Amino acid sequence: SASDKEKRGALVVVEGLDRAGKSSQCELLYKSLLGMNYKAKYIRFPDRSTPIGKQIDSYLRGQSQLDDHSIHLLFSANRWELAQSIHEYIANGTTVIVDRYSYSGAVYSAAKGNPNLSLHWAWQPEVGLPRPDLCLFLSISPEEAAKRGGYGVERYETDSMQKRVRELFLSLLDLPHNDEICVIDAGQSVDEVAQDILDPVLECMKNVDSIGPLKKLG
Ligand code: Z5A
Ligand code: MG
Repeated sequence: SASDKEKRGALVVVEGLDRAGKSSQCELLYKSLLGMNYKAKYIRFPDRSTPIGKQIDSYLRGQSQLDDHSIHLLFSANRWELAQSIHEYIANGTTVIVDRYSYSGAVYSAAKGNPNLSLHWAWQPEVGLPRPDLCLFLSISPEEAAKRGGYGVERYETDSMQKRVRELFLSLLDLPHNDEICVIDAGQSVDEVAQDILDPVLECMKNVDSIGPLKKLG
């Protein structure tokens, strides 16, 4: 119908700790939506393909050193360089699935323990970015995550960093500006998690018109 054609897409963010299964679930969700004949797009942050993304990739691999504030702002800039295209996809009715977003951005930088880089400071460059209609937080215990294989070689993959990241993520879930967050038990099987994710996503896509135009992070 004409009203179906005019419906905007939904902005769905998938967040969570390392090895919670974000990328696996984004891929499955993307395929499910296409299989149901919805228009969908899957993007991930960091997007390592852009010039800024290449600097981030080099930093994460330990091939370059950067000031904590400087790398933080590059992660944020990497989101800002895709903000316009997110708006365009949403406007043409495409649901955009985003693998990590501003929440990871604020939490990982603040977890470094740099006294000049608080969670509050870290959030500020995110203000004004497209605000998710739904943020799925894949919650997993450190024990379950550990069963999924050892850490890789990237910079933040240490026990102490992961512990602080976990605490900061949990504190973010309580913030009033994050009422779009839906917590998912990511310790279940891949299929069970996928099923728990699909229902709230379809519900969100159905209701975007009542939400109104895409909002901004505040
Ligand atoms: N970072 C930042 O500092 N600032 C920012 O603004 C952003 C990111 C956006 C790289 O991110 C780093 O950048 C990251 C945060 C920081 N630092 N760390 N640490 P990334 O997104 O590129 O990270 P990644 O390499 O994709 O890993 P990940 O996100 O930690 O993994 P995941 O996507 O959540 O999980 P997965 O790849 O889907 O699955 C992991 C493994 O578990 C894999 O072997 C799966 O087969 C298995 N798996 C998945 N689901 C299950 C279930 N349900 N049961 C059993 N096994 C499972
Ligand atoms: Mg991933």
